[in-house]
Amino acid sequence: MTSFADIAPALERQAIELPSWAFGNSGTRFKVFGTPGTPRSPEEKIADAAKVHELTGLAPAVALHIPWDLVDDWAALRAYANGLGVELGTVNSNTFQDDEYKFGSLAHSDAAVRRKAIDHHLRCLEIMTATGSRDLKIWLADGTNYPGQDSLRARQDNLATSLQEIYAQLGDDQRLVLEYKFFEPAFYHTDVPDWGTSFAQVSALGPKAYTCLDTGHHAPGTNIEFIVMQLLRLGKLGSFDFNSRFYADDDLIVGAADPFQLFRILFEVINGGGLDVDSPVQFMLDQCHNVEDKIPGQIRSVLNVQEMTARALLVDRPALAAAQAAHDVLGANGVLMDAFYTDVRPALADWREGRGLPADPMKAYAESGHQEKLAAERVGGKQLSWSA
Ligand code: RM4
Ligand code: MN
Repeated sequence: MTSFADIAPALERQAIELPSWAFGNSGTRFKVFGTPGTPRSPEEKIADAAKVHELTGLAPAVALHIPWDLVDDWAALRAYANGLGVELGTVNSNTFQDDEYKFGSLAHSDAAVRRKAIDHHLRCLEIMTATGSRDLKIWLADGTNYPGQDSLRARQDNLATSLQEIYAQLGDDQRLVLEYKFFEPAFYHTDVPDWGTSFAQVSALGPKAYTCLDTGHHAPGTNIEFIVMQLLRLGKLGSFDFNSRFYADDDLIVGAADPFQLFRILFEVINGGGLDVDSPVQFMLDQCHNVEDKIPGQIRSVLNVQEMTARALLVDRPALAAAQAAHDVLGANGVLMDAFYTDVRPALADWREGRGLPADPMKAYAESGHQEKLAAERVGGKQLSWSA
């Protein structure tokens, strides 16, 4: 049996970046509802992320989205974040909101549009140098809606050339991670639809380029943990965007729709060394909180990841290996399920208390009056949304 003491060092290493946009208002294409206390500036988003870290000890960095989080003084923003106990993390580029990007960005057929998109990424790299961020995460809305609309092959070649130019400007300690998504906003084809395309593109770039796996970006029924295993095996799993979905790219709280899937993913992460000291895997959330409060939504999210990580670490690996070697199909499956059904919440509450953290961060937040304080303080100004 694996005990909780055995897994504590690995749990200690767990760090999950929070997306700044999770703290802004968000919604569907039908309506975005405002919430009292919503941030009105990048600083206020960072303060909210820092609160999540303060109560959980799990979220030491905040990912930025450019231009949503543009400020004049990056050194000042970095100092502000550090003062609150968090770092500035992954910089997410945005080439999907300007009119010029109607037919794509890095894969566009027109060199002038590609130039604009490449320059945006070069600007992101400059920002990263000022913020101390390691990763440039690229997600593209590029694709087409109708067969024949554009050349699939030419677009793939354009993408490769554009990425090369960005990659060439990476600093020694900087990385590029390329995210894939099988559909939306384009519906016939997406220029980076799947892990294989991302893998082919980043492999052609070099050792500082990796794939980003967003858990919501697969067709229903996809065996995501297999992809996790394969990318780790190939040394190209750079980061996760965690969230959960029932139907499409729902961006709901990670582990809410299918905790067992999250467990299976984390089991493969651990098997592949993704939680080791020198792991290249950056854990991040990519979520929106449309109807629930955002700070507790993020607290719940990081706790869900921690709970499923603990369960996946608890798998009795010698017993599993023995059952697998004996082709004991049900025995092997039983070893995995025993770990999955272990309630780790009391042990994690003790773990937190041992670190001076609240045993129950959700309760501590609710009882702190912080949400009410933010609602009273943050009056006037424009509440930010996930798209601004
Ligand atoms: C995209 C993708 C990106 C995220 C944006 C907001 O669907 O998942 O990672 O930055 O949404
Ligand atoms: Mn994502």
